[in-house]
Amino acid sequence: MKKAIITGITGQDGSYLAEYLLSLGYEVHGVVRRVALEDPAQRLGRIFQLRDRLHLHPASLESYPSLFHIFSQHDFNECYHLAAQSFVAESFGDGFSTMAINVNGTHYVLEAIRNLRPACKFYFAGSSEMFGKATEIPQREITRFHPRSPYGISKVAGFYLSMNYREAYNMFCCNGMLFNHESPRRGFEFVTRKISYGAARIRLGLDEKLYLGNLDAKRDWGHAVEYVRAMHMMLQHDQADDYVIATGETHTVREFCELAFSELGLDYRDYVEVDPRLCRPAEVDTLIGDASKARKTLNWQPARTFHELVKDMVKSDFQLLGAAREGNDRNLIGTRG
Ligand code: NDP
Ligand code: GDR
Repeated sequence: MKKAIITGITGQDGSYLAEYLLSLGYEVHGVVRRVALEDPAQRLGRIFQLRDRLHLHPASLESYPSLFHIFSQHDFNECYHLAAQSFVAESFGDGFSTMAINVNGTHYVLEAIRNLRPACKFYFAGSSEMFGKATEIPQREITRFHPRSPYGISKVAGFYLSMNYREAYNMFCCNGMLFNHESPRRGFEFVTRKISYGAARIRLGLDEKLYLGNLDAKRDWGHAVEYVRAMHMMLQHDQADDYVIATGETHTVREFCELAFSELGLDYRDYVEVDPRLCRPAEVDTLIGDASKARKTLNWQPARTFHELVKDMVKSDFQLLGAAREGNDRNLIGTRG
């Protein structure tokens, strides 16, 4: 039985990856913050249904000893390093903690593996934000990096750390260069979930307006379920390498709004308002990825369409809020997305 460890197992991707690896017969371990174990119902929400089948270890990306301790106890075959301060907007607010968690945290995990388990394969959650103000359309593995936020910069640093451990110590380190991927488990602060949840609240009469920032930003949005499979495929290949994972289609935030509201029989123009305070100091205007290397080498390709993704998210939030209203769940119906 293979043993894998996932940092960031409580997040969107971590939860889907844990489910997927369990379905393949893996023994799945996860790094969680200590406070999460104290309040599992609230803080382990996405993996609550799996928790009896998982081995959870308290640790923080800010603490090398806490990570070292986990690797000293178990001989893992694969490590999926997904934990990060992942919200780009927040990285403008507190760039220092984003850098500390994302850069040092990645360095700590790599160093613990080098010292204790050098045969453990390593996956780094790199991002299309590394391309930022992209110099080539579509973006591929060799497109020059031009990050536009402390978050993007931290991911470039993580990418090169992972590459350096591969080159210097011959470790099996892969970098996923994943474009945006969403799902009903997406965090509420990200724009797709903010829209699906916001539209559902408006439809149910819980809110009157939805305030957004730049509606013209374009993203290559895929479904998270399909993207976590790509992470696993990278570590099964006979050579460690770096891969763009994307759909090859791009859509504006406005198009996402249009589709999401129309799923609920509404016209977004009656409800969505732009709040300039939600615009970023430096924006990434357009991203679109070319995943042909992953298609050829790993046989990975996405199946779900943009429309299916929007539908899935809106339906899920409409049901969630409908059920919360029936059960008079003040926590949920009182929360703004
Ligand atoms: P989420 O924000 O949903 O999850 C982030 C995870 O990191 C959570 O489990 C969180 O734990 C954990 N974490 C954050 N800070 C710390 C810390 N100091 N110590 C320990 N754990 C910490 O992200 P996603 O699942 O969407 O993304 C997974 C990874 O992929 C991230 O690295 C992200 O930057 C990257 N990425 C994501 C893309 C996307 O579109 N989703 C695209 C490209 C890259 P807690 O629950 O306790 O907060
Ligand atoms: P992104 O995702 O920054 O691409 O990072 P996000 O959903 O936050 O923003 C996408 C685009 O939408 C615009 N936007 C808004 N964004 C948010 N969050 N809230 C708003 O109200 C709003 N209005 C407009 C943004 O300006 C932006 O252009 C995500 C994260 O998952 C990263 O961790 C990951 O690396 C990248 O995707 C790929």
